[in-house]
Amino acid sequence: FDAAYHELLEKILNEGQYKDDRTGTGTYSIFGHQMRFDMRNGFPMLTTKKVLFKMLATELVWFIRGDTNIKFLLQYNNNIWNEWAFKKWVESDEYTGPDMTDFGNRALQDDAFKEIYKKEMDKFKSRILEDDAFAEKYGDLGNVYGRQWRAWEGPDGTFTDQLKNVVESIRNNPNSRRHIVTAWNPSEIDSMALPPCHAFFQFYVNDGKLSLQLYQRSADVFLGVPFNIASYALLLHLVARECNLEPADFVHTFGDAHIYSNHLDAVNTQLSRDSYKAPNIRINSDKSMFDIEYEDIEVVDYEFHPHIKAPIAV
Ligand code: THF
Repeated sequence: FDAAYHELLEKILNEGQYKDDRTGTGTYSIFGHQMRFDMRNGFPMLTTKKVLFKMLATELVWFIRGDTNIKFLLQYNNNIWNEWAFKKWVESDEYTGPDMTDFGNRALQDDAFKEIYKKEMDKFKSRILEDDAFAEKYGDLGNVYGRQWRAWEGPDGTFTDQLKNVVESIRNNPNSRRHIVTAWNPSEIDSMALPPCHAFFQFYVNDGKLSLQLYQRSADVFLGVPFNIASYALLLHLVARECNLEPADFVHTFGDAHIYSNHLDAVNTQLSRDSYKAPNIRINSDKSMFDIEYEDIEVVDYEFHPHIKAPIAV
């Protein structure tokens, strides 16, 4: 099943057009692609490199809780959103430390700077964990996923819990064609640390089986997509369990699917590997998905090739 992902990597290597991007790194990209994973064949977490399940599972629990503050993630030693909060901190008036302009690229090119950056980032992380007022102000990423999923604010000041509503509509009106959750909120894009990449998803019920399709407008295929696949597959699993349905297909649809120019070696390493059998997911609790904790979720029978490290573009 890693085959669908490998095909996407190969398609981008073969057909991808080079372009500069917001982060200054440069990407090879294609526009428009679709993958389909049948959950009856197992849990679609890549085996040709180790995917850090704890990172994507704690991130999904964070979305489901409606949380937008990195403090929760840091408590699980999950660092995947740090750069975006850190950026807001170092660009604020209160920050008086060394100049952190363009820290993402400079840390890759300049070892001396990298040390200074790491030290500032460690200080930032400790402060988020130890100082509540600081965490409230600088740990929050704004109106990102959790907020839009659980508390979309309408023009009249009322809040819509899209996730609860979609679970109710799947239960009560399974044939509906409106089982939709959208994180793409045009009037709040400016108040997000980063506009949603996985922007919009829809459920489909047929014959006691539940499928989910995601539209991802922008996809970092080497670093982000392995997370995104497993994350939405886990969401599908949790919603199906909540509605007493069997998980069927996860359909992953892409807009701009790109490989960063500094991920090419890593991609070739991964493409040279053969896949193992897909693992399975186990929920060790009766809790509702809305109360689920990372500790309740377990991946079993996961066989994998070693992790491949690659730099994140900020
Ligand atoms: N920005 C970019 N450039 N790529 C992304 O995938 C991405 N995200 C989120 C927001 N902005 C993005 C953040 N999600 C990793 C994985 C997912 C992320 C951010 C970072 C990452 O670096 N993973 C590494 C190691 C993780 C670790 O050691 O902690 C990996 O090898 O998997 C897409 O949603």
